[in-house]
Amino acid sequence: MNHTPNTLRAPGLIGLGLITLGLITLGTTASAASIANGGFEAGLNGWTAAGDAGVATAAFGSGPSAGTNQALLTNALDDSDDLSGTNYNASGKAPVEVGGASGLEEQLGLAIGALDALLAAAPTEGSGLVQTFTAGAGSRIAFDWNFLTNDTSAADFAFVAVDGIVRLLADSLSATLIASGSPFGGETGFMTFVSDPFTSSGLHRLAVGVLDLNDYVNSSALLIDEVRGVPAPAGIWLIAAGLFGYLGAGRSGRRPSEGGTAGAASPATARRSRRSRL
Ligand SMILES: [Ca+2]
Ligand SMILES: [Ca+2]
Ligand SMILES: [Ca+2]
Repeated sequence: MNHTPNTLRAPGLIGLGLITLGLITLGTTASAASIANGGFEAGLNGWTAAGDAGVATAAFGSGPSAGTNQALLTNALDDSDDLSGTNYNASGKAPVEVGGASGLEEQLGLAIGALDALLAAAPTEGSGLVQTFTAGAGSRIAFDWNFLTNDTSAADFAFVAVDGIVRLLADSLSATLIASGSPFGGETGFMTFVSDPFTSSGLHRLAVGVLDLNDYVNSSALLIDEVRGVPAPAGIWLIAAGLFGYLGAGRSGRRPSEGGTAGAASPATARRSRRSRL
């Protein structure tokens, strides 16, 4: 009497069920961020603006990185902020003071003082955009940015904050600047920011901004475009499938090399996928 075939088949079916369950579970949690109007083609719809925030086209002389529009933020009040007498303000709205009640940090959902920690001096005024969105665990948020500046004496800077964690994008004294086709004296050129993976699914918040440091003069700006969600790498799916396949193969007595090709291939796939994405 030999019941072996039946006892082997059952774990295999369990393994298949686990693969299906795993993919369904990952499928519901790994969705990319649902950013509204991430390309700014609908102006600033979907975004909450603080200070001088507007939309610029290619006529600005730099960007957009895609489509017709991009967001333009500045720390310029009016033509009194720059020795040239040029008015770099983009929207007619004044930049917002940093710190205190109703200050820039509060308007962007950041802790008061959060922007003081980036550089060893106090930011004074600036502007920003913020949006709350839904994203799955393991996915990321990304966008294209370009920092432009006239300031060669103070470290005006641009920042990003994901879920309140603030990071420097660039500052005017340490950034490598190139000539700009815009009215500003120099720019970093367009770069891409990619966040760390979200560790949980649900609501997340992205804020970006540009600030004066130490004083209020010599203006800087930040261009933003193509804010988008980045799905969790396909490699995670393959690793999960490979893991379940490996367990299924192990239980049915097969060596991993016989039934776990996805598991063997997935780590390299994951690395290639991440490198190409970055
Ligand atoms: Ca665009
Ligand atoms: Ca200013
Ligand atoms: Ca400045």
